[in-house]
Amino acid sequence: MPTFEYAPAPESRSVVDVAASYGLFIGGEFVQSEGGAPLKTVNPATEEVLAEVTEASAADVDAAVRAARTAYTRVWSRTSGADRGKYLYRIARIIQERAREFAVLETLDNGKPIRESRDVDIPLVAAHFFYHAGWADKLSYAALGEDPRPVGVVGQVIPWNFPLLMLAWKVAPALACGNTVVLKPAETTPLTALLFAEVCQQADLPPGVVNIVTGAGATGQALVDHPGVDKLAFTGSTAVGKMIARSIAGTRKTATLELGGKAANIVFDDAPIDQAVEGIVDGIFFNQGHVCCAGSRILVQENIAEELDRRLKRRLARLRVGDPMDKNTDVGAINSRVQLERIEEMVTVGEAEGAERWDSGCELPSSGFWFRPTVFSGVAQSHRIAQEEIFGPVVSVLTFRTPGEAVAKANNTPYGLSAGIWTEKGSRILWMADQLRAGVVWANTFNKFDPTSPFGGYKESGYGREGGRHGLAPYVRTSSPA
Ligand code: TAP
Repeated sequence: MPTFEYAPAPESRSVVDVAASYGLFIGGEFVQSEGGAPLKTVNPATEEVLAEVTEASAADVDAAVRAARTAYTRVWSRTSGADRGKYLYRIARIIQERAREFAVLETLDNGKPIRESRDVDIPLVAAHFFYHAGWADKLSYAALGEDPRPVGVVGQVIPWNFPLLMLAWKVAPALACGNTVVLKPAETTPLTALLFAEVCQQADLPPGVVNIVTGAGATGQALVDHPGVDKLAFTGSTAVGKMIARSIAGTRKTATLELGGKAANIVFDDAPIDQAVEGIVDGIFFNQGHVCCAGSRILVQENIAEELDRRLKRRLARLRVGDPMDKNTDVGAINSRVQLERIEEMVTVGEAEGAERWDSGCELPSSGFWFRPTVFSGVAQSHRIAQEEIFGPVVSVLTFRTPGEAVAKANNTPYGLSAGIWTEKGSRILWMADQLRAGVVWANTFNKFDPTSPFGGYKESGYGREGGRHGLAPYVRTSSPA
């Protein structure tokens, strides 16, 4: 396979070098595609083309799966847990050393505020590799069943909202357990995955243990359909998750699916209200609301609904929307024109359904993709904006009178990924957490992540867990399951 020559970047960037074009990372090197097409990746805050990447063809996916199989058979399945751990530690350290580069590149390609990529995404990525480095030689003590062995070659498909973090959630446990991977990043955010490929080289990771094929849905489908893949790990929309489940039905492949959500952030009348307002802001306006577990529905106890509405809107009017590279920015750019159109469409639907729309009225930059923090009140449970994921900075407010009614309303969507509770009463928190059909329940906080905590959904939010001891289970087979 020919190696890929880097073309120089059109303009030099002070912190991170973005090449004009990128090949695919297969077998430990950047290679040219066999029959793939070029694909442009754009800075959503400026609409400027950042780089040209490759839309990998089925032949490229085949080459990547073969490279992963060879690396699995000849090297990685024979590498001791202690040595796998050393590679993962090395990767974690390099990510820390290159954190600034990663943060800037993530913000350029995704549109999220630099404060978030710098303080949240990249530190969590490093933490995820450190955590799994620790597991690599202790799998027998993880209560996974007898004699845990790797599954083999894993195909991984990830979305654009946390590009490098979703890569870490996929790659770190797979490698810790002794598998090799072929990963497809999202079409609109491939750059940090390609920088991660450089990190693999820098860490001397054996060639073929990690392979990265950029591309759009067809590349993902080629990976899903490839007969050489033993297991699939997917994060993305429920619609594509269902297609994947159908595609692999009746094959030997197993899958974990991390899909959409419509979380309730539930505020009781005894909650510290200003703290709850901050939790709501973090819950839905963090990462422009492009968060699967976003608190996209506020359920507020009826007797404090007006007060909460007033304080929330006063707070939202002060949020800064704009240049993601500015450290004072609170809400960055919407990741793509397509996503912006989806958000606009759902907001039109909300108005047509009769809900009352309010937005923060802030100025928006003249180019790029932007959406103002938006609140819908007077929302009924049957409204589409109360049932469907919007995946943007838009929150729907519903009211309740009793804890039982709050639980019924919170559970009344097809999803079951996360929920938040704001109350001073510990007993109520425990009761609610037991009743809510949500994989993660936060109390008096929201959107807190930690590699030690298993994350995943109920119902149409998918199956399987990522993180913690439970997140290792999908990456091993055992002679007798735990
Ligand atoms: P999707 O459109 O489902 O895309 C996810 C990934 O699948 C992308 O890499 C995509 O490629 C690829 N893909 C598209 N069609 C495919 C096919 N037929 N076969 C295989 N792969 C295919 O979702 P999105 O818009 O990127 O992400 C938003 C969704 O992800 C939201 O619903 C959100 O809730 C969910 N999400 C869930 C979680 C967890 S942990 N539950 C975390 C983050 C996001 P392209 O990039 O080319 O479309």
